Amino acid sequence: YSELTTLQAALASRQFELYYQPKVNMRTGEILGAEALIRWHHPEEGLKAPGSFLPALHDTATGIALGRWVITQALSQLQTWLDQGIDLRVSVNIDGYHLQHPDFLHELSVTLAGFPALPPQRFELEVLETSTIEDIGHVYAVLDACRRMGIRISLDDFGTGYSSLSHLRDLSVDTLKIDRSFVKNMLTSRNDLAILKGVIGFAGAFGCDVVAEGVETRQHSQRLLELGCEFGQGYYIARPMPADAFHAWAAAWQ
Ligand code: G
Ligand code: G
Ligand code: NA
Repeated sequence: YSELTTLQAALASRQFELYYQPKVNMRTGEILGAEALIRWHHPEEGLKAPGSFLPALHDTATGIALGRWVITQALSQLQTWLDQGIDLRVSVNIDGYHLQHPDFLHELSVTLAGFPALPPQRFELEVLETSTIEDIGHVYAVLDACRRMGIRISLDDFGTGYSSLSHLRDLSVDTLKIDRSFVKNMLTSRNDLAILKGVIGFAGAFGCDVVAEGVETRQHSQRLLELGCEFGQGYYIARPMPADAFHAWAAAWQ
C-alpha cells in the first residue's frame, strides 16, 4: 500500500476528525469563532497532526476529496452550533491547489446551498499566503467570487510570504492572521515587534480584522491588547479540541 492509498482508505473509513480551536476577543472575552484543524485517528499510531499526512496529499485527487470533506464537515458543525445558540464563525484551512481546482467554486456553492439556513458570513476560508499558487490572478478571482457569496477570507500566516503586501493591495480580505512566529518573539525581538505593529496598522488601514495566532501567555495577550490587536488564538486561550468539547469549554470560559 502506498501512503496515498492508505489515506484514501482512511477517508473512506472516517478516520479523520476536525478539532476546533477558539478565537476570542481578548479584551471582552467574547468568542469570535473557531478554526477547524484536521486530525487523523490512525488505527495503530493514534492521533496524528496534519503536518504528518497533508504533504503526501498535496495536489492529489484524495487531497481534494479530503478538502471537500473538511468544508462539508465544518459547515455542518457550524450549523449545529448555531442551532444550539452558540454564536460564532467557523474557519477552515484551504490549500492553494484545492482553490485552483476548476470545480472549486461550483462545488462550494452547491455545498453551501445544502445549508440554506446558514449565513455564509459565518464561514471563513483561511488561505496560506505561502501556498504554491501558479496563477495568482485566477486565485484572486476565485477568492473574490467566494466573498461575493458572502464567505469571509482570511490571509493566514500573514507577513511570512514574499508578497504579503501585494495580496493586500490586489485582494479584498476580511481578516489578517498574524503569524505565530511574530507573536512568539514579540516580547524579546524588536524586529518581530515592529512587524507585528506593522501588520496591525495595515489591518486598520485596509479595514480588516486582525487575529494574532500563537497567543501562549498572559503577557502576549496583554501586550497585543496594548498594541490594538483584540482578537487572539492560542494555547493561553485554548488548545484545539474535539467539537463535542467546545460546548463545555465555552461555558467555562464565559
Ligand atoms: O493543528 P496543527 O497545528 O497541527 O495544524 C498545522 C497546520 O496544518 C495548520 O497551521 C494548517 O495550516 C494545516 N491544517 C490543519 N488542518 C487543515 C485542514 O483541514 N486543511 C488544510 N489544508 N490544512 C490544514
Ligand atoms: O497557521 P494556523 O492558523 O493554521 O495555525 C494552527 C496551528 O497552530 C495548529 O497546528 C495549532 O495546533 C497550532 N497552535 C495553535 N495555538 C498555538 C500556540 O499557542 N502555540 C503554538 N506553538 N502552536 C499553536
Ligand atoms: Na490556519
